[in-house]
Amino acid sequence: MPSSRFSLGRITLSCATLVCCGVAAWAQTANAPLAFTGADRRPALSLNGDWASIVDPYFSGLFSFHHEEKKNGWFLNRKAQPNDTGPTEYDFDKAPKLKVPGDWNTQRESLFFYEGPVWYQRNFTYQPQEHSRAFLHVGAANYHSWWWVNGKKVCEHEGGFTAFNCDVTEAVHPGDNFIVAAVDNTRREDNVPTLETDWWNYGGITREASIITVPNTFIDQYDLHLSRTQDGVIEGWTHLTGAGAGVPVEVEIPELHAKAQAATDANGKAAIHFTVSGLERWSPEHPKLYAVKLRTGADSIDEQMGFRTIETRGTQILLNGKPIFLRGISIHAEAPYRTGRAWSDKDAETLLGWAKDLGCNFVRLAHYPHDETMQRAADRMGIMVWSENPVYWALKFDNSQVYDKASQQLEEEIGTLRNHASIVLWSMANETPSNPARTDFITRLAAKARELDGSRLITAALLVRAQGNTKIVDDPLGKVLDVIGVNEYIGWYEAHPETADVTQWDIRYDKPLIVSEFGGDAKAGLHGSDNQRWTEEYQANIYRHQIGMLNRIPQLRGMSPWILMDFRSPNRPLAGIQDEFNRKGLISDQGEKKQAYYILQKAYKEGAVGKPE
Ligand code: GCB
Repeated sequence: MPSSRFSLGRITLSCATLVCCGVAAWAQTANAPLAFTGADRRPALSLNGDWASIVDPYFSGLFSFHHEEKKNGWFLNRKAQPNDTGPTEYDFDKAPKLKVPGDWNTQRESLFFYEGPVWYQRNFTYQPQEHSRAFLHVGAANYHSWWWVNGKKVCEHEGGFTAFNCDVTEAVHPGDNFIVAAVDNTRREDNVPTLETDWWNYGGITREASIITVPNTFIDQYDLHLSRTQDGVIEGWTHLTGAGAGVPVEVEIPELHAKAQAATDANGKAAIHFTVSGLERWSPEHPKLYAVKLRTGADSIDEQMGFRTIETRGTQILLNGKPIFLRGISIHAEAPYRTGRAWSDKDAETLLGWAKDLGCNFVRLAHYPHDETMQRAADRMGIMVWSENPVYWALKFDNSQVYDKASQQLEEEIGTLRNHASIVLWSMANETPSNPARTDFITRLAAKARELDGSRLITAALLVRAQGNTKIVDDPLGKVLDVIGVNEYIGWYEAHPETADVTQWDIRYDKPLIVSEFGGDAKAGLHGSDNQRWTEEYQANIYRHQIGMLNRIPQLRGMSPWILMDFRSPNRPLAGIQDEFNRKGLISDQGEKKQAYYILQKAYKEGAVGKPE
């Protein structure tokens, strides 16, 4: 990917100028970042912990063409020398620290609202191994990041919520090494997501970082799932980097005494197809995971995987061939109790533990792919997942570069997370305006998702039209989805909670419907009457009337009200109530359960909402 900064151009320079000034080093092409399945199962040298940080709002560490003395760029990590022709005006050794993983906004008060570039640097000791390759693995860095190892550019990545891996084999050496990153969370119109969202634009290396070592020929991606059509058959493929045709690959599930052997084709891909007997299928009631060993030559990965099928039949959603209702809740990657971007096992277990306690068998992980710790926890805890691409609100749908960015993030999302049984739905988008450019954009994305993974269902959260008291679901995008998601806010952005009692639904598709959002704000501990906004009572009243209405939609197959926990958003400044939090949570950011929590819990636990057929 070219640097958008450079192409946006502060200054126009020819290649010759760049080279003679010595600044070409920042623009060096590096290998494209790659998506790996199971990167978190690889032996790794952790790069978590303290990194030196320099806040650089003018990005002068990268783009100073004017001052000769800055020409080398901060990625070289130079030390000031007495005979320097000009002063070196940065020093990572003296710079304050930021923790990785972690957003910078909640680590340093002065960075709370900051949007722009920040430099990161740390040292590490590494011993390269023979016949091996080394990759920098980054769980996520929001939004645009550039990476150098020992002054050599190793990659550049766009997208704030997907994991990527950069080949650093040629850049690392035995012993002491250093790594420098520039991370820029500036919002731009032609980014995905675009300028406006309803969540905090947390910047930084927000998820774990490490150096992983793999053999020269290694398994970079795999897809193993239960066949929908052949009983007891596990099918899929593994892909090897560095392999031509005829390289043997083995997949083994020791507990089932089952083993598949295959060989790669000319593209390094090996088709897997084997029959297992006695398989216990993964489900919310029985989230059985098997140890799965993938092997080829010197490489092996030890996985924990569940096996299940997910499909639709008419207006039903079938899990393992049986109709199911998705009792869900939406979740943002906001860290419980401490706020900031969630990333840890503990964050995942707290959030999903609340969802379980609520009676959920399903969560919508909005509005971007969450950290893989969430999917691993959902696999273990038996919670089905809706995973979402950050195509949110009004992107520049007529811009082909924006499409490429969305498509790249979708490829990274599926490439990284396709090994999780918990994920049943890939969501293409949230609340996009209905127009031909948008429909074409998301239709192409949906086709891409199906090509990458034909074993799951495709959805999107759509807007609905209103005619009097009737809600009409006829967005043309519905044609390309397996499951229709719709968001509506009766009782909050429109009308009164009681309006739900007289609302009719006219759904123009014979497909399963999930109401992917409804809700209203309440400040935990604020009490009043049922019709007093911002109180817990008002929010609870919305839930009571919504549940009544939803039960009258014959093809309703799931719901994920908005939202499990309050989350930070700069769109929500109402002092004393919101204080920069969206307060639609059923639980406050400090873990206080609001009345509506118990309304939904009762409905879910008593089976008072939703029938699978
Ligand atoms: C929506 C959006 C969600 C917002 C929510 C709200 O429709 O999909 O991202 O946070 O409404 O609270 O307004």
